[in-house]
Amino acid sequence: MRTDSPQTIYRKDYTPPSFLVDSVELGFDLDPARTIVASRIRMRHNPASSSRSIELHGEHIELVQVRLNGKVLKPSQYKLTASTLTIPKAPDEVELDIETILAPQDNTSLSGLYVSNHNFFTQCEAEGFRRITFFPDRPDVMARYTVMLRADKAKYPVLLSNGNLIEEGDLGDGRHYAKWEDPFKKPSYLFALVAAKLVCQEEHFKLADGRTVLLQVWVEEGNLDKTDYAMQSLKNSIRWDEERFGLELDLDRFMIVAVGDFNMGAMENKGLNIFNTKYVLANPRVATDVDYAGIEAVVGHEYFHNWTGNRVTCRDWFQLSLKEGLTVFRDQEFSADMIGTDTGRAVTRIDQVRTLRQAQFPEDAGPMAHPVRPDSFVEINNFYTVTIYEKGAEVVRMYQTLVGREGFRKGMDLYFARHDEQAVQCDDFRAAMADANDRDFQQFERWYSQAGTPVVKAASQYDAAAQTFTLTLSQSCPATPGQPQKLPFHIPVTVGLLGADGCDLSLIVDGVAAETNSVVLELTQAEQTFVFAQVKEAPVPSLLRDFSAPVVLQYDYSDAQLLHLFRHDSDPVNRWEAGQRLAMARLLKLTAAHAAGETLSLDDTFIEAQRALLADDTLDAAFRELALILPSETIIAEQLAQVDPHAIHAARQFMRRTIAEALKPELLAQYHANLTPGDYSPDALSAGKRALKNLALAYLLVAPGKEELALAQQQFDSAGNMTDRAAALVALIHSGDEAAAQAALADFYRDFSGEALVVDKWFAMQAAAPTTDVAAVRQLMTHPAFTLKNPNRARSLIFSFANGNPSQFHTQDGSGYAFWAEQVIALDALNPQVAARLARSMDRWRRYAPALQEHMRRALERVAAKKNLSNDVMEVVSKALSN
Ligand code: B3K
Ligand code: ZN
Repeated sequence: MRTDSPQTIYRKDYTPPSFLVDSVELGFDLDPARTIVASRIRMRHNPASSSRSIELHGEHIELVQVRLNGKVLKPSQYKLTASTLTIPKAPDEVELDIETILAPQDNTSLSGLYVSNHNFFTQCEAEGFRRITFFPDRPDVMARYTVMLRADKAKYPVLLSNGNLIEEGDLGDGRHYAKWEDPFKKPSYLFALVAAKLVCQEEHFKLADGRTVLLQVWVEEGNLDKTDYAMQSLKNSIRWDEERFGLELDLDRFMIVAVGDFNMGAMENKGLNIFNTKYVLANPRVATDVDYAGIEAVVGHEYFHNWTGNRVTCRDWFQLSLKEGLTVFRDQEFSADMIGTDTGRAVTRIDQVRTLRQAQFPEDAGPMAHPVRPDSFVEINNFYTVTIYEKGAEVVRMYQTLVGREGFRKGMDLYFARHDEQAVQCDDFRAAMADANDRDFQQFERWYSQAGTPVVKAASQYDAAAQTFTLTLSQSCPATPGQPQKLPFHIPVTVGLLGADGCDLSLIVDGVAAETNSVVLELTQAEQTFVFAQVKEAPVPSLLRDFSAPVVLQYDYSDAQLLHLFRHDSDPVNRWEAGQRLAMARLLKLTAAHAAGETLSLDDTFIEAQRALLADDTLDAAFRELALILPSETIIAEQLAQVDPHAIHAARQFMRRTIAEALKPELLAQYHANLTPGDYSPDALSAGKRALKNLALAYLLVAPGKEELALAQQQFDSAGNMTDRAAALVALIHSGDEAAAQAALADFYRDFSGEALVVDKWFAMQAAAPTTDVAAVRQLMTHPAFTLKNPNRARSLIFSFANGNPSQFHTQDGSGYAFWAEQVIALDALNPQVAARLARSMDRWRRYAPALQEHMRRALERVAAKKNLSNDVMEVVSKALSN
């Protein structure tokens, strides 16, 4: 797969493009085995560049001919390598005509132009356009595109590209054509085409400014009954962006197309978003509440990119978080606003915190740690990470915390006023936020340049005589690859104080009275002290409310203080957090006790707190469900200097079993109290009830008797929606009753074998069950429905096992790691992007017990030694192995 030897690219080496492109005309003669692409590019020399040579990128394509201003170039007039085409000493104005040939049916990397289920699709971000034609394939080259598509009419009745359809017709020979024009300048990564046999749900929709636009959701024929929610989410997204940010749809037509073979979630191509079917298709029979929420978020995300990403794009790929962090923040706010209630908002926030701790904090502490704006990379596709996306969104959120919602809107307005139709940098966004609000965000830049999760330590002192509460905050940040030392960050720490009655105390900080019961302290130095005045009693501090910064907060809370917060904190995020702290302290003790061979026990205090919360009907079901979930095995592992996955698993299982036994009557009561009879609706209230009810079911099935098994079986048999059916199946799989589990799995497969996304669930549930060992995974790979070629399917089985089944993946004999190495190598030959994701499963290998480490190192070395490894996988494994 590798074309040249791997090369590190540095942000500091950025140079402006030597030529700018005004217009691009593309002609496609589509054929799976031999597609011919004719491209006409009008270019002019960029005065900002000292170079006179035209630098084009091109990979895995055959060059037929290149003409410059009408004259065919001889091979001596240009330089062609495996990845570039250079024309030296070009005149000021250039018209290039380039013809290339490609074989989409052989393109298993799913980057560039490829075939999925006999249809054509493209994926060009980050560098897929160069697999279609030779072009300056970099985001700071923005041009206007006209696209002519020609294909067999019977096989590919639908021909789509970006922008507006300006002409279509028959070619006479069984082929037809369609011509599309995109009125906006765009970088090549936003180009897209679809040539396929598809059908659509469509609707005319009125925008706030009175214009009517055409909205379409395109799917394969059998899936037309699964497009309603995507369409509804699209309309909600359009409205929301008008209302919250004053941003309107700038096209007459907006299309979403679903494809079954796709490397990630979806892609924001201008006017023609291409989606993984997972984020489009839903009806109650096949999709869970989580799937519905995912569709809303991803439809929103891609739509919001139309402004944050497309109208204003990135100067270079080091600026990726400029569009991704901002757009994730926007989709998070959208989802929260769609629920509309304060607890609903908090529930989405808690989910975000969980994702950060589960995936981003480990990344930031491992060999692939990188700043939100990286300084270097080998393969850009490896940098579509939780750091760029989720930590990037946290960085954007901190602006809003610091300047308020209105100030944030002013900053956004200024950003668009300054940079519409430009390719810019993270610094430009920061400058807009600072200038619009008259703030100094110089130090804030460190959130973009320094990797690692900062640690904030808090210490406090109450002076009863002076009625002061003194809070001292200090910060540090661990070393990360290439960054041994860090400078202090600008950290917003939102704080409240609870009195003995559980109510918030009013706040006067450093002489200033706060308007609300929370105050945003700005920690900018290594250590800072804040004095709260007129504090009439010793308070319990509620620190980092709403998770106001992506940091680890350390404070020496007593159990009594945590229980107080868990019962009373007016900030639901910190209320949840107090419960997590109580649980984590116990899980760590239990893990150590298990490793030392001691008998395990759990205190009543914790159980009683859980009992009270479970039965507290004044709280949303969704919140109670989250507060009852114990920290995951991965999150526990992150707290330990040396990881013993088996001890962690045993400790967590013990805790689950103890809670399940102690709270059995309450669990059963909540199960029945949270049934959702009647027609299925994915709204947050109903989804929250189902979540709590299904959590109760899962607990009841930890060590079930006959009645509990019957309850799960009954839910499985009679469920009217996939959320309940899948939850019952998972509960049966984890119940220890092998016969019941196997029978249910067989029924489930029989009922849903025609629904690819449900078959993915079927594989994933088995892969993540602690009863599934490597041999069982290998056995599942021989199932006729399994294929490594489809990324969703590979993820459902292989990734779910490697990342979601720690106690089986990390067996003492290292067989899990050997399996991992095999699969990384096999996947790499097909699809390097997906292979490199799997390669990341070994990131934290140095933290495991020595015997496991040894097996892991060998597995990593085995992959690294493979000939012709892609740059993608090579970068990941070599970073893991290096010191
Ligand atoms: N921008 C795309 C991701 C492209 C990934 C390329 N490896 C989807 C998104 O973030 O919306
Ligand atoms: Zn995105």
